[in-house]
Amino acid sequence: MTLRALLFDVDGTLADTERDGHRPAFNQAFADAGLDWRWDVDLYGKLLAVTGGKERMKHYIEAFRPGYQRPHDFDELVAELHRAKTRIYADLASRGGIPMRPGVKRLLEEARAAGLRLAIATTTTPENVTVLLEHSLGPGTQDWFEVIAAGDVVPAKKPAPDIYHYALEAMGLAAADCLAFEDSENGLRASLGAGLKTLVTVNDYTLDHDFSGAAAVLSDLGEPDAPARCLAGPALAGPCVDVAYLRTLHRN
Ligand code: XBP
Ligand code: MG
Repeated sequence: MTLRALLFDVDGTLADTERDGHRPAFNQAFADAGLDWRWDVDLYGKLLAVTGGKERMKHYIEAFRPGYQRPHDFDELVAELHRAKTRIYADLASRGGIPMRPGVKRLLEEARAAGLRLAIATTTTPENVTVLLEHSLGPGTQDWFEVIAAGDVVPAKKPAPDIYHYALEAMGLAAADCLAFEDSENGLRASLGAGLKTLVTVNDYTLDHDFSGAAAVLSDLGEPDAPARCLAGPALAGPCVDVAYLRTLHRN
C-alpha cells in the first residue's frame, strides 16, 4: 500500500478560521441586517456542533431562540445573511487576516516535493477556501490542490462522509491510498466514514472532542523551532510532522 494523496479539511485544520474569521463575519452580517443575533466565543463553540453556515444559523434559531417568529421567507433570509457573511469573511481573508496554522505550508511543500497529490474536502463555501489559500498560503497555491471539494457540492455536510467520497472520486483514488487531515470530531467522523486514515490536529474549540479512531492526534503539525506535541498515536521522530511520519501512519 503506497501513500499517494493527502486530503485536507480547511476550517480549524489549515487555519484557525472559526473564532476570529467565520464568527465575526456572521456577527457583522447579523448586525448589518438589524438583527440582535450575537454569537460570542462560547456560544459559537456550541454552534460548531452543526457544520455549514446556513445550517448553523437555522440550528441557532431552533436551539437558542425559541421565541423567534420565523418570517415566511426564512430560508431566503438565511441564504441572504450567508451571502453577506461570505463577502465579509472573504474581505477579512483577503487582507491576510487569517494565518495558516504552524507547519501547514512546510508540510505541503514537502509533500509536493515528494510527489504526493493534494486535495481539499471541506464544509465551507468554495470562495472562502480560494481566498484563504491565495492570501494566507500564497499566490497561486490553490493550484497545489487538484480537487477543492467544498460547501454545497454534496447535500449532506460533515459528519457525513459525502465530501470525502466526492473528492476521492474526482481524484480517481481509493481511500486506502490517502491520508486525511482534520481538527474536529465531525470532521473525523466524515473522514473515517469514507474509510480514510486520519491525522488530527486539535485547536481550542476541539481539544475535548472524541477522536477515537484517529491514526494520530497532535497539537499541530509543528515547526523545527516550535515542536508539535503528540496527544495520541505514534511518537514523532523530530519536532514536526514530515512525510516520513505520514507514511508511518498510513502503513499502521
Ligand atoms: C467548517 C464549518 C463551516 C464554517 C463556515 O467545518 O463548519 O460551517 O464554520 O462555513 P469543517 P460556511 O472544518 O468540518 O469543514 O459559512 O461557508 O458554511
Ligand atoms: Mg474543521
